Amino acid sequence: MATTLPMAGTTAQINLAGLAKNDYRGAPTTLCQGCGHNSIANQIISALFEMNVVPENVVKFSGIGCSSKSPTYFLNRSFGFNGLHGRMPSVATGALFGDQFLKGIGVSGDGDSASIGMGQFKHIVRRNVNMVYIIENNGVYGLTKGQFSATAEVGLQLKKQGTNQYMPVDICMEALASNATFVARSFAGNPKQVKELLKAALSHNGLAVLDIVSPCVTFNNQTSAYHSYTWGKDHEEPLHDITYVAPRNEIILEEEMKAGEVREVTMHDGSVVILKNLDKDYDPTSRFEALRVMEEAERNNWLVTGLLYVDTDKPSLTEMYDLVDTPLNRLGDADLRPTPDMIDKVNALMF
Ligand SMILES: Cc1ncc(C[n+]2csc(CCOP(=O)(O)OP(=O)(O)O)c2C)c(N)n1
Ligand code: SF4
Ligand SMILES: [Mg+2]
Repeated sequence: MATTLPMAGTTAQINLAGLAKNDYRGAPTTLCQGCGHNSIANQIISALFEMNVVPENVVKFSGIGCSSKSPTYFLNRSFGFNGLHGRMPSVATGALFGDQFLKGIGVSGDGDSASIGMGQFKHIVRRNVNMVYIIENNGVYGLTKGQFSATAEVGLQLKKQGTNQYMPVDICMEALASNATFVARSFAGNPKQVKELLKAALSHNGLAVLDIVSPCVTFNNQTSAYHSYTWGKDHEEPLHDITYVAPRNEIILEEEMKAGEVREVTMHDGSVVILKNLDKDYDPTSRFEALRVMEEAERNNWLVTGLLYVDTDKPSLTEMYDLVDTPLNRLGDADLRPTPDMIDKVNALMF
């Protein structure tokens, strides 16, 4: 929760980390005005500020694309690595093994993750690396002037590209097929939901996939296109109203609980995600339900948004290893060099 402290001639909200929202911003954006990616970057800033995250405890990752440029536009005090096209997962896996206490936030695109990076994407998902993995999904390769991406709908017509002949890849289905432990879909035109899902994703212990439809206003925003603002607004079918409640705010939880049909998901850190079902009694802990809803949405041309699936019990990657309490990248020579005794023991085991 943020408090208001008076500052010279003005007031600024200061959060429990002692920081103002400005401390979470990055460089001014160079993306097109109205690009969905800018709206998502703004929600990342708000979510981290409201969650009192210390920016120096975060590491940002990306690949290549307009979407992958966006970590420059938030958290300028955090660590960051802009990897090669489609290779963010291997860089992130290595870095988060090097320091398992950092919070990882990856921003990728539909081209970066669903085309060149699909192999890496599926493996980081099944390994359950502890990070938020955002795909800013606009159906095109924005940075290279709007070619169809693997998520573009069949029949999409673009002036300079012609007609897309191929069936699309559904990123959430691919994530579930790879045994993801957190899968959510959202829409940049629904910023409140984006922010609440981001908070839930940041509290997840493991890899949280957030597939966010993020319109490219320059190359794929005509009203009939499935990744446009208009189509998204007309076809969005939220599964639930979602509210994230931080561990210390149980009172809010009780108030929220009174009305409507409510389902709670308790996250690893004690925070609670409250899902107020709108028209369906949706159970986000059932893989079967998630697959059924996605299949139904595809057949009916619905943009189903919300928390599709969550499993809070599976261990994250670094928990599967018996790591020491010091991050591996902070261990010195003395910690790493085995004693002669230990070498003898290992040799005795091997021969
Ligand atoms: C190995 C390699 N192949 C191709 C490219 C050219 N390239 C740069 S960005 C990009 C696609 C980006 O699309 P997406 O990830 O959807 O991001 P967007 O720009 O749409 O946000 C491509 C093909 C590259 N940089 N590197
Ligand atoms: S080209 Fe498209 S994706 Fe890239 S910044 Fe512009 S609107 Fe965004
Ligand atoms: Mg794209």
